[in-house]
Amino acid sequence: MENTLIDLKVAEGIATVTVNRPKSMNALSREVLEQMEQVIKDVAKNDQVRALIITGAGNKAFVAGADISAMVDMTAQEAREYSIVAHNLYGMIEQLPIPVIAAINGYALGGGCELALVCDIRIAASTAKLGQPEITLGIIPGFGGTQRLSRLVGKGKANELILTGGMIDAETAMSIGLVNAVAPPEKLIDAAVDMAKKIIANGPLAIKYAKEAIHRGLQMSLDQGCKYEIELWTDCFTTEDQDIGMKAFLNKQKPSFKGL
Ligand code: CO8
Repeated sequence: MENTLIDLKVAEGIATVTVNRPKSMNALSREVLEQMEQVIKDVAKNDQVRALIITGAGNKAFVAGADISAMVDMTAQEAREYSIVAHNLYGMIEQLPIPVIAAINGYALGGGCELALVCDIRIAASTAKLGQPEITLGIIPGFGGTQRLSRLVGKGKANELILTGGMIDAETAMSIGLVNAVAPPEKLIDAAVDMAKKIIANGPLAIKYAKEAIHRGLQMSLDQGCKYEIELWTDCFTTEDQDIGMKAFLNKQKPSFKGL
């Protein structure tokens, strides 16, 4: 399959996936979702890739949501299947063992905001706008927004965004914890690459375990989550990287992690 709607570039261990449908504000058609799934699977198989950045083509939209023209005549059964396809893909992105950063270069609306929500870190251009406008279309978020937005920013702010369908700017998004940082549009990708480099200077196994502890722990009670942390913390002590990291510190050297 030729990936014309999703671009993939890999440089210095960092993969950048760009949703490339700028004339339609990078809206997520079925084809976009299919091609994204293929590209994410390729990224997952590539040992050379240590971090992933997801962004949108052009300077207007990150992703302006699911494709409304493709949804307008859907039956309830088709809508269910569409939502399940997207949930599976988004779950796959969320569970990648490498850091995933959303570089939000413009509108991140509906399924686009939900795509940003499955990333570990979100950096927005100062011109970006975020929101869950589904309610204005007579539907609710269907790619995880009701669940992930409320877990990230709390029930009150999630209610406000989802029930009004209104958009917020990048600074407001940062003030409620929806984005981690705001950058000038022309520096957005550099900011995402810098963040990725800072993370991947650490050991790949510790990154993987930390992500897993946070992600899975959030689905558990505090007691269960702490027990789960004990398991993953213990696993760290079966790795060479733990030895490398601690000895490097004690010898006042920079560690060269092996991912073993
Ligand atoms: N789907 C399809 N086409 C879109 C979408 C979209 N989500 N967003 C923009 N476009 C198209 C426009 O129709 C227009 O096409 P054309 O040039 O052929 O008329 C083109 O992109 C440019 O858009 P605008 O002219 O509207 O550009 P503006 O700069 O005036 O506005 C906005 C930009 C604010 C982004 C505006 O386009 C907009 O509001 N878009 C819709 C945003 C939206 O409502 N998103 C939520 C969609 S629903 C969703 O994501 C649900 C996910 C879960 C679904 C579960 C399914 C079962």
